[in-house]
Amino acid sequence: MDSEGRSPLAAACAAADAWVGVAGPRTVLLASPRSWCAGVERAVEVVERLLEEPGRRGRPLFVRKQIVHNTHVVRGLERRGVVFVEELDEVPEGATVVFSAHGVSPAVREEARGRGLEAVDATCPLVTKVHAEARRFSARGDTVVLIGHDGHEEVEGTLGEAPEHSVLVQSPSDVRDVEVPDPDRVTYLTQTTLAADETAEAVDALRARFPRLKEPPSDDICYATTNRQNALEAIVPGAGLVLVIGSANSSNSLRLVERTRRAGTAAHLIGDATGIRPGWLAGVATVALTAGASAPQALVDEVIRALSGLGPVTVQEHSTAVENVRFAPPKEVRTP
Ligand code: 10G
Ligand code: SF4
Repeated sequence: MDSEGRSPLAAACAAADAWVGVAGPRTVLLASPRSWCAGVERAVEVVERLLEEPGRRGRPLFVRKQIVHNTHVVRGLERRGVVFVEELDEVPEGATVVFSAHGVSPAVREEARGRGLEAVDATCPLVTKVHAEARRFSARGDTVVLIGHDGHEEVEGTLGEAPEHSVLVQSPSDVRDVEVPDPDRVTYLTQTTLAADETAEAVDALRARFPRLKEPPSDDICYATTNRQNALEAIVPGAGLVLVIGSANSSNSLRLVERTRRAGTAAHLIGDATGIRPGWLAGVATVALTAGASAPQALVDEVIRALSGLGPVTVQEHSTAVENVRFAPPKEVRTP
């Protein structure tokens, strides 16, 4: 019996009925850009190149934290022998460990050195840029107010650059509680994957409290985050439902869902095609589809195939930007 007291057969029939009830032709508006950004491509490439290095075959390869926040990517690499750990004390001395795309604090680098690990850094260069800003602005005597989400690896890494001179702000309402030694010497920085609209509100609140607030020389919210938000925003008005492919801990994917909901359209985060619920599709002739920066394009194809199983699907791709950003891999994995 299931939670509603039905036999397995009755439950299966009810599920089939629910899917039959939402069968019919549909249009899929496909956001572009979507899916992997240059930082994710580079991070996955770092791990793949290390796996393939002849000298390393047979030796375990460790990655601290998820290389990117996508369970399909992580499971795929695990199947190829990668061992994901939460902290460095799980890595045997002398082994190779990759730091994830979200970055690490200097304390983690120091720990790796102290334990004699060979560390390969897959931090996205655009996260490294924010770390450099945190070091520079704290060194000139500013308090760094980081706008971001508590507990996220990227935030932990950036705060770790100058822990004594940094304060985390998660929302505009946090701003009133910020204590700084000198209100004239405050610079804000942000996590790279925030929603632009929410961040602007937090910056306004900071500026109201600290009129001499300084900003980063260029936007810390990265090009990929901005492009994915703009691309989705452009197609939402024509859709009855928005599906965002991404894992539950993917900040940039969650921001796509939240922004759409704030604009008044139903939106759901799905890990893959199995996450779609028939009830969401009832009466919906047009679905807007996108994928967060860590979700592989293959999952997008799979969702389109799943929707095609319910009736003919017309895919209309809408592009709001062309991305040709590529980051060189770190020197440890560069081919000569
Ligand atoms: O969106 P977040 O930061 O949670 O990470 P992700 O792995 O889902 O997407 C790629 C973005 C980063 C590596 C953070 S800069
Ligand atoms: Fe780099 Fe932006 Fe991708 Fe993060 S989301 S890995 S900052 S390109």
